[in-house]
Parts: sequence; C-alpha cells; structure tokens
Amino acid sequence: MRIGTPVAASALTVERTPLQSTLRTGAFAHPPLGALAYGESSEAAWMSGVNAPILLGQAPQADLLLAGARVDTGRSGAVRWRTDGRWAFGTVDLPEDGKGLESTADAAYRDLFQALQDTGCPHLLRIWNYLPRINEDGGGLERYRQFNMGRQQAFIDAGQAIYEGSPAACALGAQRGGLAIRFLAGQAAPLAIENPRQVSAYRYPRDYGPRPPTFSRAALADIGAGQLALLISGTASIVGHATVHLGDVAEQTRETLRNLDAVVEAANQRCNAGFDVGGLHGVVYVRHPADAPRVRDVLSDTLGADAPFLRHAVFLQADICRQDLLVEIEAHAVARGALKA
Ligand code: 3EB
Repeated sequence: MRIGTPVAASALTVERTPLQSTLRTGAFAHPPLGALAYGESSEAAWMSGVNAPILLGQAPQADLLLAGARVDTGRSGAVRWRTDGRWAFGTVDLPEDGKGLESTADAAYRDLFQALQDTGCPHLLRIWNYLPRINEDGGGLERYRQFNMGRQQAFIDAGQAIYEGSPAACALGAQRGGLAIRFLAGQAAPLAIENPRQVSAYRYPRDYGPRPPTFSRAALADIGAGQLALLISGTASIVGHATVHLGDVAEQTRETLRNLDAVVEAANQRCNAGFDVGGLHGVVYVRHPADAPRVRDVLSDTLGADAPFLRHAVFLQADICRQDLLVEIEAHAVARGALKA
C-alpha cells in the first residue's frame, strides 16, 4: 500500500511512520505538504529534521503532512514554504549573526507572517520552535526569555493575537544550527484550547521573563473529510504557573500526563471526537538521556503497556525551556468528529 493516499481533495492528513518507509521510491501518491523527521537529518527537500538525538534505540520516525495533489513551493524572506492552496507548511532556519535571539526571533516571525499572506493560509495551527542553547544566559536574560520577547513583538507587529487564539506550539533546545521554526497554517482559525489546571502561558507573570510565551495549550481543527485534528502544545509538569516536582522525573511525567488529560478533556468538551490520551501520537522530550527508560516506564504504568501511545511515542533528548523541567510531551491525534456548535 502507498503512504498518504489522500482521503479527499481538500483534506489534510497526518501520519506517523518509520522514516525508512517514507523514503522508498514511489511511496507517495503525490508530493507531501511537509514532514518532521525524528532521529535522522532530513533526506528529502520537503522533510524537516528535528535536531535532537533519538533515545531508547528507536528507529527514525516521521510525522508526515499530506494535503492536496498539487503542492507549490516558494519563499518569503527566510521562510521556505509549501502549500496546496488550503494548507501551508513552512520552515525557517535563521543564524543569529551576532544579533541576539530576540532580534532573530522577531525577524524569523516577521517572515513567517509574510509567508501566511503569500500562501493565502492566514491561520496558524501549530508552531515548532527549536532554539540553540535555550537555557543559556544571553547577556542578562535567559535566551528562551529573549526569544519570547522577539516572538511576542512580531505577533503584535503583524496584528496577530497574543492572548486567546494564539497557536499551539512547542519550544525546545536544539543541538546546533540557528533558530529553527516550522509551522502549519490553514484557511480557517482552529479552536484554541486551554488547560484549566494551568495559567494560560500568555498570562504567565513576569517571574518567567519580561514577556510571556505566545501559545495556546492546544489547537482543535477541522481538517476535512469529517476529521478533526487535536494538536497539543508542549506539555510539562506545571500547575498554575509553577513547575512542580523539582528534580523528580517520574513525578514530572505523571503531572505531565495529568495535564495532557486535562487538555484532552477540554478539547472533548468542544467536539464529539472522543480523544483520549492513550491514543495520542506523542513526542517525549527528555532533558537527560539517562532518564528516558524511567519516563517510558511511568507512561507504560499509567497508560497501560498496550496503549497505542507507547507504540507510537518518539523519545528525543532536548533541553526544555525552563531549567527545572526534566520532561515535556507534545502530541497530536486525528479522529472522526465535528466541532460542537
Ligand atoms: C510551558 O507549559 C512549558 O514557548 O512556545 C511549552 C509549549 C512551553 C510551548 C513556547 C513553551 C512553549 O510553559 C514550556
């Protein structure tokens, strides 16, 4: 069987597959919209490698995005994008060139918002941010906090929502290279989902930096052909706005699962798809590689060893945006369903 046979001309599909099978000649019915590759640098122009070592001896995986049969490519400043006219996937890899991360983030996001105009896909669903040396000091301010300043400024300058309605996102450390951002956009605004156990990230107090991060806890989107996608942002051991279970990776993993539960429950109140945590396709970022077996054991004990989550999960090493976070899980799911009126 071929990968990614489109279900309907206008629909988006999301598939997690072993990377090897995506690289077979003729694997695709038509060109993919894009992909995130885990565990290996990208081997195709449309595939974007996530610059983080894969753990637990896992084989390389990819999250494939497939849309319409015809895919156009283009550039908007530093952004390279692909679109079928309804959905757009874009990438920007920007070196800092001594300018600092605040101004680099501002420039990258300025081009990203230009790309939304140029592709005719004005609504962001999901953003992936990878920042080199994310926890290092950037001259009086942690680099992640510098990034937050530039990101929020670019959202404001582009007239984009910085509070309710901001896109789902994640922000992790990168092993090397410049600021790396990937994004998925579409023609309709997704429903932004928050987590009642957590202060919205865009309302974090100033203890976490002069400007808050700009993201929602999840995006719930109609992707066509009667399907809904739930795109869950990086989720960690945060209750209210505070990190909990300092130094305890097992408890941090359990708290993260409680937060994923709460986000999924909030999404289920807005649709009839019946999402559940055990069925999510997760990416598990672990700060210390030696913690990965422990994290996997907690996931297995909590969700059940047979849960699809364990079968599909990708484990990667990455620094996480708060120094005290040891684990962070992002996830997506696609299910038949409709939004509630
Ligand atoms: C948190 O909940 C953990 O800056 O885009 C998660 C997801 C986190 C996205 C971002 C940060 C971001 O605050 C950190």
